[in-house]
Amino acid sequence: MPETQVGIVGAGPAGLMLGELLAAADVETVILEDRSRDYVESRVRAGVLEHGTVERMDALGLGSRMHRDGLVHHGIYLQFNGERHHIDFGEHTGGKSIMVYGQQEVVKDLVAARLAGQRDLNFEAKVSRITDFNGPLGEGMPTVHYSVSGLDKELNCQIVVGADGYHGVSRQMVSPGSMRTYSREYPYAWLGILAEVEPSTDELIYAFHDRGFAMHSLRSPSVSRLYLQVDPTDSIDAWSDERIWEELQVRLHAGGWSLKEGPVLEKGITPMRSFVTEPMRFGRLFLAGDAAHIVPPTGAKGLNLAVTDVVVLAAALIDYFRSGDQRGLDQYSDSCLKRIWQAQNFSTMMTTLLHLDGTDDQFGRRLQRARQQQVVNSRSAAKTLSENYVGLPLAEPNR
Ligand code: RFL
Ligand code: PHB
Repeated sequence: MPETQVGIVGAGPAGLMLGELLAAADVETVILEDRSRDYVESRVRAGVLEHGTVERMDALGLGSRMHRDGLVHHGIYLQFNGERHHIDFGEHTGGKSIMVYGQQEVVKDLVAARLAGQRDLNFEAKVSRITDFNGPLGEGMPTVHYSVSGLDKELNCQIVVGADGYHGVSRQMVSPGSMRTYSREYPYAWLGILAEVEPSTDELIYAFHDRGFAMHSLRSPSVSRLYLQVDPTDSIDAWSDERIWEELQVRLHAGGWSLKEGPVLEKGITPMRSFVTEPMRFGRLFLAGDAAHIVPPTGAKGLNLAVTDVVVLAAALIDYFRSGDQRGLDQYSDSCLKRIWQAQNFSTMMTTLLHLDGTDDQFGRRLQRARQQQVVNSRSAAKTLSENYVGLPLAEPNR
């Protein structure tokens, strides 16, 4: 049976980035991905990279396309019922910025690097089970069971990393008694479109409106990404392109500004949820990225958390394979969970600040308005938002 040091389930940002970080230290990995290369490279998702994520891409020598095609932003706009305010990250964080660069572009860069290095990357390889992962490191080998074109296969590894997203199989392998999960569902969803039109804004606009949240993001000088808060039970068929633009026009409207429209290239509805698994390690199985946690997208944290998980995990795995030192692996869950709960806190803050909760709670609505006023009128509130948005330092996520 083939054998490797680290078996990685999933070729999303978490799995692919882990593969690159480990390859740079000569740790051997095999990546198994359910979907085709084309599918993972064209899946439209996140768009905001924290400055630390940009630094990781650079450190791996993968920054050239990102610096050529990505858009550096030094702030965001927050808009409350037509009144637009600018939050200047540079001013509040000592000059830090974020990069607007589509997740699928990050995935393309990582896949290209892996294939150029002739390292093992298997598409259309669906993992069905992981066995023998319980127990101490070094005393037994987990087996990853997967299938390719209907043929059952197995891979033995010293360690397995489940980087297979929220709907993946890795977390399901853990007995419910060994893990606790914490979750929150929201009474709304996001309808996202990719449109072939020059962005109408230089930086992202997060807008609260009495009809619900709307957002204007960007992908390139000729492609815009926009979102609308919708009902979680809404069907995409109920939203014609015309209706989507009409609603975006109303919710994003601000005096002296207009929203350009163009052909809709893609549209879909995504539910919003918060979810955390504790711990993130089960013997010789480690979870990373969305497999272990989900944040609502309003804070732009999901992809960045996936990257910071694997940065911590890669350092610990390298120590282990170089010298047998297990301390980093023992601390993996605790050090990641601190950052994850900070990100949950920030994402919940941004989400509840900007969405209509759908109830008739007028007291709550007035509290929300007070929080909206505070974030644009108080320097300390704007500083907290900015520090969280650009990304907290890796070593001290909860100063
Ligand atoms: P992924 O990207 O879901 O990758 C998991 C991979 O595992 C594969 N897989 C399997 N492979 C083999 N066998 C199996 N049994 C498997 N089961 C699953 C899947 O096919 C997939 O390729 O997880 P990863 O790597 O942890 O990455 C997480 C991010 O994708 C996610 O957090 C972000 O997209 C969230 N997110 C955002 N994050 C940000 O940091 N900034 C943003 O601006 C941002 N915006 C967003 C977002 C997510 C959104 N949606 C669609 C949920 C905007 C949206 C609308
Ligand atoms: C995006 O560009 O897709 C995007 C940006 C910011 C968010 C979520 C999504 O908070």
